[in-house]
Amino acid sequence: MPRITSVAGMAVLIGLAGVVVSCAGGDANPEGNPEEAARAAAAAALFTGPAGQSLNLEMTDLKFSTRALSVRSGELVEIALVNRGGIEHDFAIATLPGEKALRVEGKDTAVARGKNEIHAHLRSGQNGVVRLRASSPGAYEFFCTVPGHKEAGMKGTFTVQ
Ligand SMILES: [Cu+2]
Repeated sequence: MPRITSVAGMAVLIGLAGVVVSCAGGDANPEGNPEEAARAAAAAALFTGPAGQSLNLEMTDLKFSTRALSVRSGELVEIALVNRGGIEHDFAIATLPGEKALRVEGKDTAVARGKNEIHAHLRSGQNGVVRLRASSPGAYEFFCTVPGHKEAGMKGTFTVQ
Protein backbone atom coordinates (compact mmCIF):
# COMPACT_ATOMS: atom_id res chain seq x y z
CA MET A 1 0.00 0.00 0.00
CA PRO A 2 2.13 2.86 -1.28
CA ARG A 3 0.04 5.67 0.18
CA ILE A 4 0.43 4.44 3.74
CA THR A 5 4.14 3.87 3.20
CA SER A 6 4.46 7.43 2.00
CA VAL A 7 2.64 8.83 5.01
CA ALA A 8 4.86 6.76 7.29
CA GLY A 9 7.90 8.11 5.48
CA MET A 10 6.72 11.66 6.07
CA ALA A 11 6.25 10.93 9.76
CA VAL A 12 9.80 9.59 9.96
CA LEU A 13 11.15 12.70 8.24
CA ILE A 14 9.27 14.98 10.61
CA GLY A 15 10.53 12.93 13.54
CA LEU A 16 14.09 13.20 12.31
CA ALA A 17 13.79 16.95 12.00
CA GLY A 18 12.59 17.15 15.58
CA VAL A 19 15.51 15.08 16.82
CA VAL A 20 18.01 17.20 14.95
CA VAL A 21 16.60 20.36 16.49
CA SER A 22 16.60 18.88 20.00
CA CYS A 23 20.16 17.60 19.65
CA ALA A 24 21.46 20.91 18.37
CA GLY A 25 20.22 22.84 21.39
CA GLY A 26 22.69 24.28 23.84
CA ASP A 27 21.98 26.36 26.90
CA ALA A 28 20.37 29.45 25.51
CA ASN A 29 20.49 31.49 28.67
CA PRO A 30 22.67 29.99 31.39
CA GLU A 31 23.14 33.20 33.38
CA GLY A 32 20.64 34.02 36.06
CA ASN A 33 18.70 30.80 35.57
CA PRO A 34 17.87 29.10 38.92
CA GLU A 35 17.64 25.66 37.34
CA GLU A 36 21.03 26.17 35.78
CA ALA A 37 22.48 27.26 39.12
CA ALA A 38 21.02 24.22 40.91
CA ARG A 39 22.32 21.91 38.22
CA ALA A 40 25.76 23.47 38.38
CA ALA A 41 25.83 23.03 42.15
CA ALA A 42 24.81 19.37 41.89
CA ALA A 43 27.36 18.79 39.15
CA ALA A 44 30.07 20.51 41.17
CA ALA A 45 29.37 18.13 44.06
CA LEU A 46 29.67 15.07 41.82
CA PHE A 47 32.77 16.45 40.17
CA THR A 48 34.56 17.03 43.47
CA GLY A 49 37.32 14.58 44.30
CA PRO A 50 38.41 11.39 42.62
CA ALA A 51 35.89 8.85 41.39
CA GLY A 52 35.91 5.37 42.90
CA GLN A 53 35.64 3.80 39.47
CA SER A 54 36.64 5.09 36.04
CA LEU A 55 35.38 3.81 32.72
CA ASN A 56 36.11 4.80 29.13
CA LEU A 57 33.69 4.66 26.25
CA GLU A 58 34.61 5.58 22.70
CA MET A 59 32.13 6.27 19.96
CA THR A 60 32.96 5.69 16.33
CA ASP A 61 30.60 5.74 13.42
CA LEU A 62 27.85 3.41 14.47
CA LYS A 63 29.78 1.63 17.19
CA PHE A 64 30.57 1.93 20.90
CA SER A 65 33.93 0.57 22.04
CA THR A 66 32.13 -1.85 24.34
CA ARG A 67 28.67 -3.29 24.70
CA ALA A 68 28.95 -3.88 28.43
CA LEU A 69 29.61 -1.38 31.19
CA SER A 70 29.42 -2.33 34.84
CA VAL A 71 29.48 -0.15 37.94
CA ARG A 72 29.00 -0.64 41.64
CA SER A 73 25.86 0.72 43.24
CA GLY A 74 26.47 3.71 45.49
CA GLU A 75 29.98 4.35 44.19
CA LEU A 76 31.04 7.56 42.47
CA VAL A 77 31.75 6.56 38.88
CA GLU A 78 33.37 8.55 36.10
CA ILE A 79 32.73 7.64 32.47
CA ALA A 80 35.06 9.35 30.01
CA LEU A 81 33.41 9.66 26.61
CA VAL A 82 34.99 10.56 23.32
CA ASN A 83 33.46 10.75 19.88
CA ARG A 84 36.12 9.62 17.40
CA GLY A 85 33.56 9.31 14.63
CA GLY A 86 32.92 11.71 11.81
CA ILE A 87 29.35 12.45 12.85
CA GLU A 88 27.46 13.22 16.05
CA HIS A 89 26.80 10.51 18.62
CA ASP A 90 25.60 10.31 22.16
CA PHE A 91 25.54 8.16 25.23
CA ALA A 92 22.04 7.83 26.61
CA ILE A 93 20.25 5.90 29.33
CA ALA A 94 16.51 6.36 29.60
CA THR A 95 16.21 5.80 33.33
CA LEU A 96 18.99 5.37 35.86
CA PRO A 97 18.11 6.04 39.50
CA GLY A 98 20.76 8.01 41.36
CA GLU A 99 22.78 11.18 40.94
CA LYS A 100 24.36 12.08 37.61
CA ALA A 101 26.07 15.03 35.99
CA LEU A 102 27.70 15.80 32.67
CA ARG A 103 30.51 17.96 31.41
CA VAL A 104 31.13 18.38 27.70
CA GLU A 105 34.52 19.78 26.77
CA GLY A 106 34.91 20.72 30.43
CA LYS A 107 31.66 22.68 30.61
CA ASP A 108 28.73 21.79 32.86
CA THR A 109 25.94 20.60 30.60
CA ALA A 110 22.41 19.33 31.25
CA VAL A 111 22.74 15.58 31.74
CA ALA A 112 19.06 14.87 31.06
CA ARG A 113 17.38 15.69 27.80
CA GLY A 114 13.94 14.76 26.52
CA LYS A 115 12.96 11.32 27.73
CA ASN A 116 16.45 10.33 28.78
CA GLU A 117 17.87 10.86 32.26
CA ILE A 118 21.34 10.66 30.76
CA HIS A 119 21.91 12.08 27.31
CA ALA A 120 25.50 13.04 26.60
CA HIS A 121 25.54 14.40 23.08
CA LEU A 122 28.93 14.83 21.43
CA ARG A 123 29.76 16.26 18.07
CA SER A 124 32.58 14.71 16.06
CA GLY A 125 35.82 15.05 18.00
CA GLN A 126 34.26 16.19 21.26
CA ASN A 127 34.80 14.61 24.63
CA GLY A 128 32.56 14.46 27.64
CA VAL A 129 32.57 13.14 31.17
CA VAL A 130 29.59 11.65 32.95
CA ARG A 131 29.84 11.29 36.70
CA LEU A 132 27.18 9.29 38.45
CA ARG A 133 26.29 7.44 41.60
CA ALA A 134 23.76 4.76 40.67
CA SER A 135 21.41 3.78 43.47
CA SER A 136 19.50 0.78 42.14
CA PRO A 137 21.19 -2.47 41.07
CA GLY A 138 19.95 -3.83 37.78
CA ALA A 139 20.60 -4.00 34.06
CA TYR A 140 19.97 -0.82 32.09
CA GLU A 141 20.32 -0.20 28.38
CA PHE A 142 22.69 2.43 27.06
CA PHE A 143 22.38 3.59 23.49
CA CYS A 144 22.90 6.34 20.93
CA THR A 145 19.78 8.39 20.24
CA VAL A 146 20.75 9.55 16.76
CA PRO A 147 18.14 8.03 14.45
CA GLY A 148 19.16 4.62 13.16
CA HIS A 149 22.28 4.30 15.30
CA LYS A 150 20.83 2.11 18.05
CA GLU A 151 19.34 -0.14 15.39
CA ALA A 152 22.76 -0.33 13.74
CA GLY A 153 24.29 -1.60 16.94
CA MET A 154 25.08 1.46 19.05
CA LYS A 155 23.72 0.00 22.27
CA GLY A 156 24.81 -2.05 25.23
CA THR A 157 24.07 -3.05 28.77
CA PHE A 158 24.86 -0.84 31.73
CA THR A 159 24.95 -3.06 34.79
CA VAL A 160 24.66 -1.67 38.28
CA GLN A 161 25.92 -4.28 40.73
CU1 LIG B 1 25.48 7.39 17.19
